[in-house]
Amino acid sequence: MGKAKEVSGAQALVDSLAKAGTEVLFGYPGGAVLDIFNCLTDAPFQFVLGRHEQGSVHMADGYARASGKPGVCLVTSGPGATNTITGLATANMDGVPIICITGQVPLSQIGTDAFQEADMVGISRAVSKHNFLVHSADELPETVAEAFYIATHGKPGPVVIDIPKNVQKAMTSATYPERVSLRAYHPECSASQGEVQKLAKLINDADRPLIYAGGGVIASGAAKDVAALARKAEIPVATTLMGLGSFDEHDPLALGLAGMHGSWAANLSFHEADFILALGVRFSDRVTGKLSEYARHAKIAHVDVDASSIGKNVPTFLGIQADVKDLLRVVDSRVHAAKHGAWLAKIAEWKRKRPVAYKPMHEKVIMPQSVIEAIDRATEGEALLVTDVGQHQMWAAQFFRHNQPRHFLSSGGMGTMGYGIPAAIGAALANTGDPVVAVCGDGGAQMTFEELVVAVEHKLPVTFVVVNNSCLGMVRQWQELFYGKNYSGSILSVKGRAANERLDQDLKYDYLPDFVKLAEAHGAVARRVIDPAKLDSVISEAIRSRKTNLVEVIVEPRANVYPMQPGGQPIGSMIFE
Ligand SMILES: Cc1ncc(C[n+]2csc(CCOP(=O)(O)OP(=O)(O)O)c2C)c(N)n1
Ligand SMILES: [Mg+2]
Repeated sequence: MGKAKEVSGAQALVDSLAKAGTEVLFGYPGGAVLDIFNCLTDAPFQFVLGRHEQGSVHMADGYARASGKPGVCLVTSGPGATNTITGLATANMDGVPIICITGQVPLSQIGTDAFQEADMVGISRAVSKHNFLVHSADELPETVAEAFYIATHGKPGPVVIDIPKNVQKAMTSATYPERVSLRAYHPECSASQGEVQKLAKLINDADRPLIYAGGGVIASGAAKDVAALARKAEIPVATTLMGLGSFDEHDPLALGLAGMHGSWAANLSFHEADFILALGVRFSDRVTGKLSEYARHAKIAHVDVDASSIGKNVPTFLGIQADVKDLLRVVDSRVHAAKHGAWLAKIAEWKRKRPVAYKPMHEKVIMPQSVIEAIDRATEGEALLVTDVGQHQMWAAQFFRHNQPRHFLSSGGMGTMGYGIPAAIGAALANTGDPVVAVCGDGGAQMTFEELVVAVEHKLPVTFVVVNNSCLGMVRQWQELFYGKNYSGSILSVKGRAANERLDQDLKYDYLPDFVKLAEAHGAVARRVIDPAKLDSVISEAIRSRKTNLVEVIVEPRANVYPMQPGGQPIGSMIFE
C-alpha cells in the first residue's frame, strides 16, 4: 500500500466528513475555521450558511431527526462555539445525533485568554454526549470516525470536535479508518434469553396492558414492530412527545399523547394498567406527574439502549438494556395473540367521555387548535410537522393525527424556544418528500427569525405558520391558572400590553411585530389570516405553492391548552377547562 498523500488537517477533516457520509454541512465561519472553510469550495457535500450558530445547530438537529442520519455543523471558536450550546443541549436531551465542529485557538495559545478563546471542551461537557480536543492533524480522520460512531451508537447524541487552528494547518497523511474500535465505549447490547422469556410472560399474563412508546422507538426504527405487537396482543399505545408518530393515531389502539397535556384516556390508562411496556422512554416528569402516584397498579418493564435511564425515575419490575427493534423482533414469537375486550371498552369509554377537544370562544376569532386541524386537513396528515415551544407546540401534539415516525420534530426535553424555524429548514434539506410545515409561536419565531432567509435562499418549500396570540401563551396560561392572572412579562408587544388589560373582556387587541412584512423583507411569500372562514384556503394554498411561505394566523389570545395535569400532581387533578 502506497503512502497516502499529505494534506492539511483542514482538508483531512473535510475528506473525513465526506467519508462519514456527510451530505449537508450547516455552519457559520470565523477566524479560527478559515482553513476549513477554504477547503469547502471543493467539498463533495453542500454547505448551508445559517445566520446564527444556534440556528445552524438546530438545522443540523432538524436534518438529523427528519433523516435519521447525523446532522453536521461547523462554527468558529469563542462566541461561535458558545452560541451552539443551546442547540447542543436541545439535541442532547432528545437524543439527536449531531457532529459539531468548533474552531479553537492554536494549541500553544490555549489557556492564555487568546482572542476568541473559549474552553469548548469544558463548556460543552454537560450538554454533549462526548467531546474531543484534537491535538494533531494525524488524529483527525480517526476522531471524525469515532465522533460519528459515538453520536449514532447507543442512545444517540451530539458530539463536539474542537480543532485548534494549528492542527487545521498542519500536514498529515492519516487516512479514514475502516472500522472504529473504542476502548471504553461498547454500547452494543442485547437481551438475554431469560429476559426475553420474562418479558413475554409479563405481556401474556397482563389483563390491562399498555405500551408507552417514546423517542427510542423512532430512533431504533421500531415503529412497525410496535404496531405488530400492539395489534397481535391487543395492547393500547400511549406516546410521549418524542414518540409521536411511532404509532398511527388513526388506529383505535392509539391513545395519543400522555402526560401533562396528554389525553385523559392516556393518563387514566397509566393509572389503571396492570402492566406497562415502556419502550425507549425516560419517564420524564412531564409524563409521570407525581411519582408516588404514578402507575401504581402496574408492573413496569422498561426497554432502553441507555442503561442509565432504566430505574432512574421509576422503579421497574423488569429492566432490559436493548435496542427496541432488536428486542421486539425476538420477543414476537413468544407473545400470544390476545384479546383485551373489557380493557379496550373501558378506554373507549374514557376517550368518548373526555376527548381532547376545544370550544370556540368568539365566532369571529380563529381558535389556535383549528390552525393545526387545518394543517392536518391540507396535508391529509402527511406533513413533516416541526414546532417551536409553547401552547402551539402542545396543540400541534394534540390536534394533528400523527401517523409516521420522523414526522413530528419538536424540542421535548429542553423545550427550546427558537427551535422551530431552523429545525424546519434542516428537515427540508433532508428532503424526505413530504411537505414541511413549521408551527411557531409569535414569541419563539422572534428568537430565530433571521434563519428564514436561509429557506428563501435555498428555495425550500417550507410553510412557516406563526400562531400569533400576541403573548407568550404558555406563560400567560400558567399565570392565569396559578399566579392569580398576574400577566407579568408575558405580553409581547406594547400594543399587546393594552390588550392584556382587556384580555378577559373583549377581543380588540393588536400585535407586533408585523410578521408579514418581516417575512417579505426576508424574501418569503407571506399572508395574514384573521377570518376563521379563510383559514383552510390560506393554509392549503401556502403548502401547495411549494414556495417558502409564512402564514401569520391571528388567534384567540385567551385559549388554553387542555387537558392539563399540573406538574407534580396526580392523575385526579387533571383540569379540562
Ligand atoms: C429559550 C426559552 N426561553 C423561555 C422559555 C419559557 N417558555 C416556555 S413556553 C413560552 C412562551 C412561548 O410563547 P410563544 O412562542 O408565543 O408560543 P405560545 O405559547 O404563545 O404558543 C416561554 C417563554 C423557553 N421554553 N425557551
Ligand atoms: Mg404566542
